[in-house]
Amino acid sequence: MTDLSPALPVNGDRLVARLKALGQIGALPEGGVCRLALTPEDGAGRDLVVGWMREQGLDVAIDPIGNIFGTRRGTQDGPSVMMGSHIDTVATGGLYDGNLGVLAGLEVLQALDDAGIATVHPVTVAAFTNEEGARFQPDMLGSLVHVGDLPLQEALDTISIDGTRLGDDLADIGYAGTAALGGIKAAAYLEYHIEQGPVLEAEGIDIGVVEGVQGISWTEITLSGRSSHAGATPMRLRRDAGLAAARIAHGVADIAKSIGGDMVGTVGSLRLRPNLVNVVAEMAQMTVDLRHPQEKVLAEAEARLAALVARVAEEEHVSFTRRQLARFQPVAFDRDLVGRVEHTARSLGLSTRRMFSGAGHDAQMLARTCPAAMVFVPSIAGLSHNTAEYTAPGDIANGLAVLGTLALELAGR
Ligand code: HGY
Ligand code: MN
Ligand code: MN
Ligand code: MN
Repeated sequence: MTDLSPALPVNGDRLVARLKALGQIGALPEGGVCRLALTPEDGAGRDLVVGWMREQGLDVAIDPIGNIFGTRRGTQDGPSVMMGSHIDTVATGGLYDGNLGVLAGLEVLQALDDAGIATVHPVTVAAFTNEEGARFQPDMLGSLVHVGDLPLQEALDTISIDGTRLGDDLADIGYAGTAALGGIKAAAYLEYHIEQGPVLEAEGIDIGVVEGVQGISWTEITLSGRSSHAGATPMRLRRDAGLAAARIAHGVADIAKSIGGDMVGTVGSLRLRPNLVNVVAEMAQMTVDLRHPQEKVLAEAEARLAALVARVAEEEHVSFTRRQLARFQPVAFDRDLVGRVEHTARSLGLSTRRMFSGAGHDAQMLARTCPAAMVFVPSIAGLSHNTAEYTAPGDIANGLAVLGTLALELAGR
């Protein structure tokens, strides 16, 4: 693997080896990874990463929401140059989503040691709790608590889709830390991540220079009808929560397609009760994920969803309740830092294109407290949140070189 970064001897092979080692924890039989937040698998993954941090002699701090920070001291104290992401995954996850940003940060710190470089500012690598939002909502929960925009107690009292309390699960895996919340300050935050979509691969571009993250709206809708016999109940007498949910799911796709452009809408979770072949469903619980880069358009989509749910519920004679699971406005990253990502990549001879992130990231929370930016590399077939998620070692090395070169520049020597 060519060493792209003359300034810092980062080692892409070592990074890929660590990605594979971490991917063994929660490995699925058919390939891929399942390390849902705050499960025993997440705990084991955390133990491995903290072990590597300690082997590298980093100062390890774990805060009360389980965010993990490994800091390499500078010749001066003060705010860190922070690199980070997450190591929790969705249930059909891969080796790279989140893990790449944490382990690449660790690799940069190792390379600084290998090169005997003393930086002026401290350099920190962070792994934030529950970025995915798969088991506990909202997503980016750990970084949102870190920046002070979600009260710790409210976060600890969050109930998972399995009915467990976040604070209890956190204690069970031994990561209810005691380090001061927000104690590790970032002067700048860099997140290295796979694109998770098809653009970079399709255009043959090495590095995505991420200008921001689109807005996210997650809603849970519970529809209540009446169970009845699938054979003996005439259609006109039914209060079919399953039919109502199916109509709403179809309507979500219609809203996204009628708005068009970058609008996306997803019904990812749909549960029926009693969920039996010969019973008209009495209850349906579904999630709706709406996203768009512009707040005004996202709000329009939300209004159309509200109208759709009310109309379908009335027509199908069911009642409904709604619960907002997450709501984040679009975020623009720091223009100067975005420019430095682009300049660094180009100075390394890499091709770049500017883009918005379709996925949410911890960087959008850190951006509330310091200049933040992201580095993307291609996802093969644009796949992520899929066990076939893959990014080639050469691409991993490219992004690592950009991250290491820029982090060293920001940390000073
Ligand atoms: O849903 C997201 O965008 C992220 O993977 N949490
Ligand atoms: Mn991610
Ligand atoms: Mn993800
Ligand atoms: Mn993310």
